[in-house]
Amino acid sequence: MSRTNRIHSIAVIPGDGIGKEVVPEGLRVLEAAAKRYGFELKAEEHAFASCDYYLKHGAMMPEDWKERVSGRDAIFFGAVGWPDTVPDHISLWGSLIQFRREFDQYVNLRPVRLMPGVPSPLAGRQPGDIDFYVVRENTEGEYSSIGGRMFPGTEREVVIQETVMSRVGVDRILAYAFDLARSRPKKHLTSATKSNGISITMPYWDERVEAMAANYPDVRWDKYHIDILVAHFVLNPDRFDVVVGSNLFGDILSDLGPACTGTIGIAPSGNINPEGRFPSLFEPVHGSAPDIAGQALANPVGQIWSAAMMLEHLGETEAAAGIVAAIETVLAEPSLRTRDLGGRASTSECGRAVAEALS
Ligand code: GGG
Repeated sequence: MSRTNRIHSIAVIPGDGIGKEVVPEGLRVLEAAAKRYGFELKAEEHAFASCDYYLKHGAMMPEDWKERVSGRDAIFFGAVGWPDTVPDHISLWGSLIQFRREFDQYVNLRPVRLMPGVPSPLAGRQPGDIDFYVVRENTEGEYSSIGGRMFPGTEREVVIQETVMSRVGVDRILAYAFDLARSRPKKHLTSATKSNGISITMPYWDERVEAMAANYPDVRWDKYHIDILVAHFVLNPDRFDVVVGSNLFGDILSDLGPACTGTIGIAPSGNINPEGRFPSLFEPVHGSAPDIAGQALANPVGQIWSAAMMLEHLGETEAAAGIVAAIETVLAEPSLRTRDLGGRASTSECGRAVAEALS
């Protein structure tokens, strides 16, 4: 990490679909931030981890992908997936999931915040009412490659995929989430479970939550089965502070949360290796959105906010706060919003406005 010399070297991977449209806006804002806050950014762009690359090379990434990016301070990622040409499970497992696992990015941190000026689809909610984090376990759980298909294509076909929960894997994500809850004014943690129906792994998850909670007497905590938890996200999002879930539950909750704040288009995320042994990866929560790709309709704010999370991770806290403030300024102005928020601004008009608000 180059926290002291303030030269930050990042690998840039636009990926597929709207990733190619929103990443340039993220870079535009990063460059404006570098100028304004006096750090240097060295960005190297890669065309791999995309379905175009797969079609040319028969794999999502080159064999030496790790060497190509491992010396970087962080990875700035757009989106992956183009199901017309490559099945989604091949593109995802061949790229993002490789990064998360090989670089031990076991925390997927996903803030959910109602921004000033953005109309909430939930009646009567004001900015400040919805402000929480989803902490998603990012290297195991339901995203396991253990399983198989027997008697494929026959009437006897059987398909099995195992869920993996290791003590190390569960405890480290819970410790991260409890630490985060402890650092916040509300000091409250909610655990997503389904231990009534999933009778082996989820009771284990609950057991570890209870054991971990004993180390954090100052943090209030509760747990909900995932089915009622999603209902509370829609009906009472104001009650949450830090929500921790397994890989699958965390993924679902972190799409639903931002949808309750107006649009998933503004939601950022960090795939973090907290120990700093490997580069962390920052990407918007949304995917490649083939339905709107190439039409300048994509909201760049999720990518730009992810840039702010990346700078925070790199120690540029003032610049990170400056970007979030610039996002708030732009979102408060209806004419600068993209279509998903009822506005008419194009992807680059919105991105340029954030960069200008920053300088
Ligand atoms: N920018 C995020 C992205 O491309 N996501 C594609 C996707 O389907 N992700 C699933 C996941 O995060 O597990």
